[in-house]
Amino acid sequence: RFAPRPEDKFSFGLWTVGWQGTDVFGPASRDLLDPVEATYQLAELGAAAVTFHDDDLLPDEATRDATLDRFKKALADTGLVVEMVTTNTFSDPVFKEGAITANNREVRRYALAKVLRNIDLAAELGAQTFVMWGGREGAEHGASKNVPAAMDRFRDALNIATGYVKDKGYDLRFALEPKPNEPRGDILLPTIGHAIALISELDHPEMVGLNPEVGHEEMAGLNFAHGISQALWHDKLFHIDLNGQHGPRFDQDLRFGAGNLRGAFWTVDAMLGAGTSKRYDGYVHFDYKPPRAEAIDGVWESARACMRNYLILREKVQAFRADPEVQAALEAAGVAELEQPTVAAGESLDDVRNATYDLDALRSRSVAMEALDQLAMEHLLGVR
Ligand code: GLT
Ligand code: MN
Ligand code: MN
Ligand code: MN
Repeated sequence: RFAPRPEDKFSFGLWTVGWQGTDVFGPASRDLLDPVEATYQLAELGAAAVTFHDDDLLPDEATRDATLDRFKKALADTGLVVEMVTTNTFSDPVFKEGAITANNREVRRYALAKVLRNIDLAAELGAQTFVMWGGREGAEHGASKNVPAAMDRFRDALNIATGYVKDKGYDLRFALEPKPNEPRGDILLPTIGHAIALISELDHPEMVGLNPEVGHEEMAGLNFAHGISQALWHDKLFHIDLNGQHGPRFDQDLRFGAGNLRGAFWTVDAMLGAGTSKRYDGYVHFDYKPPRAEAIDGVWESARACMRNYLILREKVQAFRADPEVQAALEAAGVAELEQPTVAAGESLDDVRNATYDLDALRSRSVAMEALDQLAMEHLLGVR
């Protein structure tokens, strides 16, 4: 039970299990994990795909070709695919003040060159999604960043990248990953909403969507399930980073299901469409960090747990939606009524203006939402 299958489309960043535990207060607590070995191990655990930054897999030119060959052999041996590729435009101190929105123009041109080279690699490996997380795009100080100019440079870079993909005929879409802060004091495109707004200013908006991460929205105190539901409504949920977060604090990158468990339940529900036909059908991608305290056994246990928790929650969500008492509770809460337009076809605004409203009855009406939520709670707690 709860064993991952290929059709579950589980995917992991090589940087997740590969994280050595380096943090602001101390050096690595784990040995370097060979990304090719990690690929074999993730396949063994039941993943269907891997993702990576250029520098996770190919950190230096001298070993680039040999590593790429070993990696391609691992993909062929295991049947894993590369579904997403992303660029590291944040580790090298050259990017200390930003990459594609750095004040320094040389840095911006170098960042663009790194991205373009990595787009070629993504296409070569058959990835369908190209993630852009601008971890260093931001500021610690007022006046140090001209935000409208930074938006111009973001727009330009995305126009160049999408134009390049079109010219080359690659089958690749871009996904912006919002985050409110860390490593910069304040990061540009801090939330799902900010990123969606930028997309509407682009030359090829249909080629750019989002890669929202659970913890990044929750760091800002936002409701992740609502965020991805709106992204789905805009047809912008191109990819997803599942992990866990315990309230507004530093980016914890816990394994999926840890931290805000109720949030994780509603996240899976939203991914499955929350009772509607608009569902997420991409890879179920985990972006988490095995805690620094864990040794290698804990690394693999946490990866296994991400998939297991998703499958457990999926079963619970499906049972919740199929439960006749839940359906009655949804009815009692008037959830379906929201699908009716406020002004029906053929009605005039005078029909709205001239109607009589029984305000006392409306004020005292039952909304029956506690009962509905308690049913969800009981499904989650395993007593139904
Ligand atoms: C980094 C970051 C993640 C992003 C990755 C993509 S890198 O680990 O914390 O949230 O998804 O660049
Ligand atoms: Mn994170
Ligand atoms: Mn992420
Ligand atoms: Mn991360």
